[in-house]
Amino acid sequence: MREATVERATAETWVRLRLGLDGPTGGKVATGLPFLDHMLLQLQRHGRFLLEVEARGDLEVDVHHLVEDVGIALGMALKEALGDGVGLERYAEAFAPMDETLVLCVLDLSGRPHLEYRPEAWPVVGEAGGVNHYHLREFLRGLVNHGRLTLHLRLLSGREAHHVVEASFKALARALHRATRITGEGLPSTKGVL
Ligand SMILES: [Mn+2]
Repeated sequence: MREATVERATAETWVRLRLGLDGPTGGKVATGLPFLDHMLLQLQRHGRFLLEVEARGDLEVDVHHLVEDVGIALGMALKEALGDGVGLERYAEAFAPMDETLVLCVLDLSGRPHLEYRPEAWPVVGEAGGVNHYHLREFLRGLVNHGRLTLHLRLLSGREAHHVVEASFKALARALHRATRITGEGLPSTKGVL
Protein backbone atom coordinates (compact mmCIF):
# COMPACT_ATOMS: atom_id res chain seq x y z
CA MET A 1 0.00 0.00 0.00
CA ARG A 2 1.38 3.39 -1.02
CA GLU A 3 1.41 5.81 1.88
CA ALA A 4 3.68 8.26 3.67
CA THR A 5 3.76 10.25 6.89
CA VAL A 6 5.68 13.50 7.14
CA GLU A 7 6.29 15.82 10.03
CA ARG A 8 7.60 19.32 9.45
CA ALA A 9 8.31 22.02 12.03
CA THR A 10 9.43 25.62 11.60
CA ALA A 11 9.31 28.65 13.87
CA GLU A 12 5.93 29.45 12.25
CA THR A 13 4.14 26.12 11.98
CA TRP A 14 4.12 22.45 12.90
CA VAL A 15 2.47 19.94 10.57
CA ARG A 16 2.05 16.18 10.74
CA LEU A 17 0.39 14.71 7.66
CA ARG A 18 -0.32 11.13 6.60
CA LEU A 19 -1.37 10.39 3.04
CA GLY A 20 -2.52 6.99 1.76
CA LEU A 21 -3.15 6.53 -1.95
CA ASP A 22 -4.58 3.01 -1.72
CA GLY A 23 -6.68 1.19 0.82
CA PRO A 24 -8.80 2.86 3.48
CA THR A 25 -9.97 6.46 3.07
CA GLY A 26 -10.90 9.18 5.54
CA GLY A 27 -8.92 10.38 8.55
CA LYS A 28 -8.99 13.22 11.05
CA VAL A 29 -8.13 16.74 9.91
CA ALA A 30 -7.41 19.47 12.47
CA THR A 31 -5.28 22.43 11.47
CA GLY A 32 -6.78 25.11 13.70
CA LEU A 33 -8.08 26.92 10.60
CA PRO A 34 -11.64 25.70 9.94
CA PHE A 35 -11.80 26.69 6.28
CA LEU A 36 -8.49 24.90 5.59
CA ASP A 37 -9.92 21.81 7.31
CA HIS A 38 -12.98 22.12 5.06
CA MET A 39 -10.69 22.17 1.99
CA LEU A 40 -8.51 19.26 3.15
CA LEU A 41 -11.66 17.22 3.70
CA GLN A 42 -12.64 17.94 0.08
CA LEU A 43 -9.24 16.62 -0.97
CA GLN A 44 -9.70 13.53 1.20
CA ARG A 45 -13.26 12.79 0.09
CA HIS A 46 -13.07 13.59 -3.61
CA GLY A 47 -9.55 12.21 -3.96
CA ARG A 48 -10.65 9.06 -2.09
CA PHE A 49 -7.47 9.22 -0.03
CA LEU A 50 -6.47 8.50 3.49
CA LEU A 51 -5.55 11.99 4.67
CA GLU A 52 -4.80 12.76 8.32
CA VAL A 53 -3.59 16.24 9.12
CA GLU A 54 -2.67 17.65 12.50
CA ALA A 55 -1.24 21.15 12.45
CA ARG A 56 -0.61 24.31 14.43
CA GLY A 57 0.38 27.66 13.02
CA ASP A 58 0.92 31.29 13.87
CA LEU A 59 -2.63 32.25 12.96
CA GLU A 60 -2.29 35.35 15.15
CA VAL A 61 0.07 36.63 12.45
CA ASP A 62 -1.86 35.49 9.36
CA VAL A 63 -3.23 32.32 7.76
CA HIS A 64 -0.51 32.46 5.09
CA HIS A 65 2.20 30.38 6.80
CA LEU A 66 -0.11 27.56 7.84
CA VAL A 67 -1.81 27.25 4.44
CA GLU A 68 1.56 27.23 2.66
CA ASP A 69 3.17 24.74 5.04
CA VAL A 70 0.29 22.27 4.85
CA GLY A 71 0.72 22.41 1.06
CA ILE A 72 4.43 21.68 1.47
CA ALA A 73 3.73 18.72 3.77
CA LEU A 74 1.16 17.35 1.32
CA GLY A 75 3.70 17.60 -1.52
CA MET A 76 6.37 15.84 0.54
CA ALA A 77 3.98 13.02 1.43
CA LEU A 78 2.75 12.68 -2.15
CA LYS A 79 6.29 12.40 -3.50
CA GLU A 80 7.22 9.77 -0.94
CA ALA A 81 3.99 7.78 -1.34
CA LEU A 82 4.37 7.65 -5.14
CA GLY A 83 7.71 5.88 -4.80
CA ASP A 84 9.37 4.95 -8.11
CA GLY A 85 6.22 5.65 -10.14
CA VAL A 86 6.16 2.31 -11.92
CA GLY A 87 2.76 1.76 -13.55
CA LEU A 88 1.55 5.25 -12.65
CA GLU A 89 -1.26 6.80 -14.73
CA ARG A 90 0.72 10.07 -14.37
CA TYR A 91 -1.58 12.48 -16.29
CA ALA A 92 -5.12 13.52 -15.37
CA GLU A 93 -7.56 16.37 -15.72
CA ALA A 94 -10.75 17.13 -13.84
CA PHE A 95 -13.44 19.76 -13.92
CA ALA A 96 -15.35 20.71 -10.79
CA PRO A 97 -18.48 22.84 -10.91
CA MET A 98 -20.06 24.48 -7.87
CA ASP A 99 -23.23 26.24 -8.94
CA GLU A 100 -22.03 29.21 -11.05
CA THR A 101 -18.35 28.35 -10.57
CA LEU A 102 -16.35 26.05 -12.85
CA VAL A 103 -12.68 25.11 -12.38
CA LEU A 104 -10.38 22.90 -14.45
CA CYS A 105 -7.30 21.21 -13.00
CA VAL A 106 -4.76 19.43 -15.23
CA LEU A 107 -1.90 17.44 -13.69
CA ASP A 108 1.27 15.68 -14.73
CA LEU A 109 3.13 13.80 -12.01
CA SER A 110 6.25 14.51 -14.03
CA GLY A 111 8.94 14.88 -11.40
CA ARG A 112 9.27 18.51 -12.58
CA PRO A 113 7.67 21.23 -10.46
CA HIS A 114 5.63 23.75 -12.44
CA LEU A 115 2.58 25.71 -11.33
CA GLU A 116 0.49 27.48 -13.95
CA TYR A 117 -1.96 29.52 -11.93
CA ARG A 118 -2.41 33.28 -12.05
CA PRO A 119 -4.68 34.40 -9.22
CA GLU A 120 -4.30 38.03 -10.31
CA ALA A 121 -6.21 37.08 -13.47
CA TRP A 122 -9.08 35.52 -11.53
CA PRO A 123 -11.93 37.98 -10.88
CA VAL A 124 -12.58 36.65 -7.38
CA VAL A 125 -14.17 38.80 -4.72
CA GLY A 126 -13.89 38.35 -0.96
CA GLU A 127 -12.42 35.52 1.06
CA ALA A 128 -13.64 32.40 2.81
CA GLY A 129 -12.90 31.97 6.49
CA GLY A 130 -9.81 34.17 6.14
CA VAL A 131 -8.58 32.29 3.07
CA ASN A 132 -8.54 33.77 -0.45
CA HIS A 133 -7.35 32.63 -3.87
CA TYR A 134 -3.87 34.11 -3.27
CA HIS A 135 -3.50 31.79 -0.28
CA LEU A 136 -4.54 28.98 -2.60
CA ARG A 137 -1.48 29.85 -4.70
CA GLU A 138 0.78 29.41 -1.67
CA PHE A 139 -0.77 26.00 -0.95
CA LEU A 140 -0.35 24.92 -4.58
CA ARG A 141 3.25 26.19 -4.73
CA GLY A 142 4.09 24.08 -1.70
CA LEU A 143 2.37 21.04 -3.22
CA VAL A 144 3.97 21.45 -6.65
CA ASN A 145 7.51 22.22 -5.47
CA HIS A 146 7.67 19.35 -2.98
CA GLY A 147 5.47 16.84 -4.84
CA ARG A 148 7.37 17.65 -8.04
CA LEU A 149 4.40 17.84 -10.36
CA THR A 150 3.06 20.08 -13.10
CA LEU A 151 -0.27 21.65 -12.19
CA HIS A 152 -2.46 23.90 -14.32
CA LEU A 153 -5.51 25.50 -12.76
CA ARG A 154 -8.10 27.46 -14.77
CA LEU A 155 -11.15 29.33 -13.59
CA LEU A 156 -13.78 29.07 -16.33
CA SER A 157 -16.55 30.88 -14.45
CA GLY A 158 -17.40 32.17 -11.00
CA ARG A 159 -16.36 35.01 -8.69
CA GLU A 160 -17.33 34.09 -5.14
CA ALA A 161 -14.27 33.14 -3.06
CA HIS A 162 -15.75 30.19 -1.16
CA HIS A 163 -17.03 28.52 -4.32
CA VAL A 164 -13.88 29.29 -6.30
CA VAL A 165 -11.43 27.97 -3.71
CA GLU A 166 -13.58 24.94 -2.90
CA ALA A 167 -14.14 24.03 -6.56
CA SER A 168 -10.36 24.32 -7.03
CA PHE A 169 -9.73 21.81 -4.25
CA LYS A 170 -12.40 19.47 -5.64
CA ALA A 171 -10.92 19.60 -9.14
CA LEU A 172 -7.45 19.04 -7.68
CA ALA A 173 -8.74 16.08 -5.64
CA ARG A 174 -10.40 14.40 -8.59
CA ALA A 175 -7.38 14.90 -10.85
CA LEU A 176 -4.96 13.70 -8.14
CA HIS A 177 -7.01 10.55 -7.61
CA ARG A 178 -6.85 9.65 -11.28
CA ALA A 179 -3.21 10.61 -11.86
CA THR A 180 -2.05 8.53 -8.88
CA ARG A 181 -3.73 5.28 -10.00
CA ILE A 182 -1.58 2.32 -10.98
CA THR A 183 -2.82 1.52 -14.47
CA GLY A 184 0.18 0.14 -16.33
CA GLU A 185 3.35 -1.83 -15.86
CA GLY A 186 6.42 0.16 -16.86
CA LEU A 187 7.48 3.68 -16.02
CA PRO A 188 5.20 6.14 -17.90
CA SER A 189 8.08 8.06 -19.47
CA THR A 190 10.25 7.66 -22.58
CA LYS A 191 13.02 9.27 -20.55
CA GLY A 192 13.13 6.29 -18.23
CA VAL A 193 12.75 8.40 -15.10
CA LEU A 194 10.08 10.58 -13.49
MN1 LIG B 1 -17.98 24.88 1.38
